[in-house]
Amino acid sequence: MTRNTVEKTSVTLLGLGAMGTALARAWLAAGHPLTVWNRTPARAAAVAAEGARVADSAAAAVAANPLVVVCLLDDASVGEALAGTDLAGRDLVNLTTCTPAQARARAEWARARGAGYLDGGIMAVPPMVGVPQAGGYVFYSGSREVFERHRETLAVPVGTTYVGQDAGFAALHDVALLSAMYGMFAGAAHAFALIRKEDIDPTSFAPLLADWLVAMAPAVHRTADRLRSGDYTEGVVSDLAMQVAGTPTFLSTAEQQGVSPELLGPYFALMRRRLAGGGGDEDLTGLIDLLVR
Ligand code: FVH
Repeated sequence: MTRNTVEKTSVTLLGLGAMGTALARAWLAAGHPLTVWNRTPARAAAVAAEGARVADSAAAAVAANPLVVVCLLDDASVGEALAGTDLAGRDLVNLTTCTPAQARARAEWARARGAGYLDGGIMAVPPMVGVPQAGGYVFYSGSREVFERHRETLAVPVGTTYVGQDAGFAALHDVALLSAMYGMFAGAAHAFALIRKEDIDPTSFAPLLADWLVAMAPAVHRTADRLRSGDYTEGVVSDLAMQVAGTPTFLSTAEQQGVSPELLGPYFALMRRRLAGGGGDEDLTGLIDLLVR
């Protein structure tokens, strides 16, 4: 009988909040030796019971393995946790949500301490971690070498999408997608508000709303094509002039239903501004240029 064991990369993980714990469990389940540290030691008990080695300080955890993953509350907590650790020769993978500027500064900070740096923006919530069919992934940016070196290990908890050497790009992609999500939630909130006082079952309305949002989502590909070509009028089906003409209907309906226009109003104001600037033959792509300062 031949022994066919593949040695799994050892991982150090700082941070055992909801996300850190989910990451820890995924690596442990896949057989990766794991050293963990958390500011509040009691939170390490659960993963210790599943096989994690608990370090008694962040410095000891960092010293344990070349691959150091941090998943903490914010950039300030990363600075606090890593102060006093020796990062020389380590590959630091930072999965803490931060701004692009913070990520770039943290990459410089790590480089000055002799560490490779990869930044990550997590596009998943904890229950999606370790569940491949859930579709979660992490945007990575920064050192391509660090990404390639640890690609397989990083792909254990959720998928990986590398978006470039600029350490700020992962955070930028993360925030851009989440911003679009909030826009979608804002639209859905307005829609539910419109039917709120009527004899319409929200649970019957929800599938109609979800299907409509899914049907409209591919419009982002046409927006991208127009941004690339610079021609905002080619093949336009629903032009801006027509859409602006329809906005009083939306605002009057909101008023009749007793719903505040505070979510829709700013978007309609942008539409009117673009129309006034001569964009009547375009679709809505020109609004993007009004937003960029
Ligand atoms: N949970 C989620 O749904 C989202 C999904 C998308 C990505 N986010 C980001 O992931 C980072 C960690 O989030 P989390 O859910 O694990 O957050 P918490 O459960 O609140 O745990 C926070 C951990 O950070 C530690 N911590 C806070 N401040 C410090 C500090 N000054 N020094 C050292 N550690 C610190 C905290 O430790 P403790 O309170 O247990 O002692 C937790 O380990 C985050 O960036 C999300 O935006 C999650």
